[in-house]
Amino acid sequence: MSSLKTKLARKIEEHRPRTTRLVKEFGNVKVGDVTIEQAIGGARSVKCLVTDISYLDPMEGIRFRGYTIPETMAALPKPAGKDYPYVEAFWYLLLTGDVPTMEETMEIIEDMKKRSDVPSYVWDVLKAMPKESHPMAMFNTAILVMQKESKFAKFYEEGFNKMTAWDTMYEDSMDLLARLPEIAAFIYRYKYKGGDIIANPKQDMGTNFAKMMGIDAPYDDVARMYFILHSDHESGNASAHTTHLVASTLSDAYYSLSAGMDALAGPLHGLANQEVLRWLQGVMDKLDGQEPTEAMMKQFVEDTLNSGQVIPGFGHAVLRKTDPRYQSQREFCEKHLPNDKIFKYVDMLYRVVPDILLAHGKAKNPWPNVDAQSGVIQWFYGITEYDFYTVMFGVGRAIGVLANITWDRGLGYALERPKSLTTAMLEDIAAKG
Ligand code: HAX
Repeated sequence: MSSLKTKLARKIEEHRPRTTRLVKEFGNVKVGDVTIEQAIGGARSVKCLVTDISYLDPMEGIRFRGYTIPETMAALPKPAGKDYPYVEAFWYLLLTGDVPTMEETMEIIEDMKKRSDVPSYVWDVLKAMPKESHPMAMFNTAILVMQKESKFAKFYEEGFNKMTAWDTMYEDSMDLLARLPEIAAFIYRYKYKGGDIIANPKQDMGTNFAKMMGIDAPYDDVARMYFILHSDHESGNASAHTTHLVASTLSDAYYSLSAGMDALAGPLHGLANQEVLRWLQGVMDKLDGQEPTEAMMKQFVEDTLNSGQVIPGFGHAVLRKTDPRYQSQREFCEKHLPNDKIFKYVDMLYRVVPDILLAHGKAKNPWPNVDAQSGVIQWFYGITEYDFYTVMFGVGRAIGVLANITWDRGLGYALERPKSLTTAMLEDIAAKG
């Protein structure tokens, strides 16, 4: 057994009594109340999910296993001469809560190399899809079609045991993570570049992805940063929650992840990063080559809001300040692309949008989120096909949600089944005050 899996087994064993005790001894203790607004309004902030992988504080932003983004980037082992850590080391951190040594990181990279061959039928299925299919539809299909490889599904068929069920969930997660970068790169090169697929070089995830995309350094570091930043945002966001919900039916990691990726494909969620670039391109088309002034940008923002649309890349369901994932990418832009035209436009949006959203008085958080900045970096390195951005988000998000569902199995989390009420029942509750 790998040292990661051995440690994970120990951590799960150590953790189980805490969960069991909470349910047995304190099962009736109230965590919170639910208002009518929350019941109708997308269960916003209802406290009914449990995860130890990451926690999102409204003011501070995300912490992965207790580490802020800068702390995470500083603590984990990095390839020589690179600014961002190995994604494989981050996976170890999410699963165990511990920072791996370089040796432990190398062991995961070797393990993933052995698992990284994508079954050839995946390419056949993707090639059979209409070329104009959205790349997220292709990505989700590729994940789903591999379901027959599931070790968890086989384990279930052969005699399920709740205590050891996490083992095959972990195995499926490792297999998936090893293959997703090649699937994403294939979709990109097949859909937009005429099928010239570059062989998987079988190094670390960041290097592999950059090479398969055909983009030189520092794009390997961009990939590392991008996958880590997009990995996890606690359990309530739509992609994480969907993955968890589907996994709670004892579906395997392939079904669960594919469903989670369907949620990520929504414009209010992961697709927002494509929408930011699409919106900006619309602005640039209207300007026909002229540089926008702040006054012009304000007008475009007002026009968008007045036509009933949202400003993509701004606002958040939980955060109440600028997303540290935005800040982190902004720092990268300041270092590597300070004079880029689109970076300047995005920076101008940062100056004008919050005041306008505040003046309109609806958005609870007028500040930018992760999606406001990520497309700029991809565009700079030549990925101008912005409908592909959510696929890269998906590769990153897989790391977080797969760590979560492995732990879900480890702790034996129950089938998710909240209760519905009718509108009349709510009216009745409202009347009684
Ligand atoms: N532009 C215009 N209006 C906005 C807005 C924005 N960026 N953000 C929020 N609002 C509006 C909402 O549409 C809502 O209006 P209605 O009352 O008319 O429905 C009102 O302000 C209150 O919304 P909220 O409570 O502040 O925000 P929600 O929790 O309902 O929604 C969203 C959070 C992220 C979906 C929202 O801010 C939004 O639509 N933003 C733009 C899309 C976006 O950037 N999505 C990516 C979010 C990050 C993420 O998950 N990435 O994957």
